[in-house]
Amino acid sequence: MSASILDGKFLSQKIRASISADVLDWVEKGNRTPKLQVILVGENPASETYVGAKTKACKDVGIESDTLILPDTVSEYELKGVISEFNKDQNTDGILIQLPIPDHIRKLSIIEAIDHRKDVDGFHPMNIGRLTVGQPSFRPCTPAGILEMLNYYSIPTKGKHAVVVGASNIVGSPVAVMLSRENNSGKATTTICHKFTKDLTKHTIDADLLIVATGQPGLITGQMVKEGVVVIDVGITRVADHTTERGYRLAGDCDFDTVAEKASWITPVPGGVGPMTVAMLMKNTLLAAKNSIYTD
Ligand code: BQF
Repeated sequence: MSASILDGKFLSQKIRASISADVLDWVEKGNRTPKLQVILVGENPASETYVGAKTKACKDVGIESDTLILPDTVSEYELKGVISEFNKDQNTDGILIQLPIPDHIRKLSIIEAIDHRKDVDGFHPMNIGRLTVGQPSFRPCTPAGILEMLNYYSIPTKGKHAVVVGASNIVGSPVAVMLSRENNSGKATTTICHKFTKDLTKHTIDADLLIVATGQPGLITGQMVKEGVVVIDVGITRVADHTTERGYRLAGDCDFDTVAEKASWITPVPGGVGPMTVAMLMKNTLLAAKNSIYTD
């Protein structure tokens, strides 16, 4: 078999066009333009690129955005003060803290400081908890983007064996929840693998659907998967490459060529999951503006 491409770039553009129309409609009905507030702490080239991608997406779909840049010396207390102001601000619909943040700030404590009704990243325990019990919530953008892709390409998950490699709060853990639940969800049998998994291949070889989110370039090779597997590669690591203008290239967690030989479907890197993540952020921000998840 030779894999077909799950084209996240194409699908994200389609979704963004539809969100664009929805934003226009919302504003034409007399509502305020939706607004996303981004907070960037310190200087990190990759983070700056991601924030650039997000604010450009906002501009494209007609969502207002503002980026507050704070020095990496900012204290947890000061950062919480800033978040509290945006929580109160009637013109701010969504609040996004670009990760990673410096180690002296407790990440989970900062995430909890965001009003869950403005948590468009879907990382607040209220949203994760609601997702886990099947209540309406902001879905974390990358897992939501993955499920949108599977749905668009009519890839069935019901009764399939989904294997998730990587157990982060941002991708692995919530995507496993979304794939495994019985109602309004993936209905798959799900295995979560992580750094303590003893024999990774024993699990990956049995996957009908393999989601890899470890940030280890080339971790998954063709010998580790079965014929016909659907592979979602969430990894996006900058690898030094002096033959390119920027001096690096982006590498996924899969050895693309050997995995694509056996897979039925595979996401490319770049142009796979990444653009879907950004599109889902736009979707969540419009939902936040419409207050359609939390109606109080
Ligand atoms: C593409 C992210 C790791 C750590 C922190 C388009 C993005 C990426 C790739 C993007 C990511 C990854 C984001 C492509 C946001 C996805 O064309 O393939 C868009 O902007 N992402 C982030 O904000 O923080 C991260 C990955």
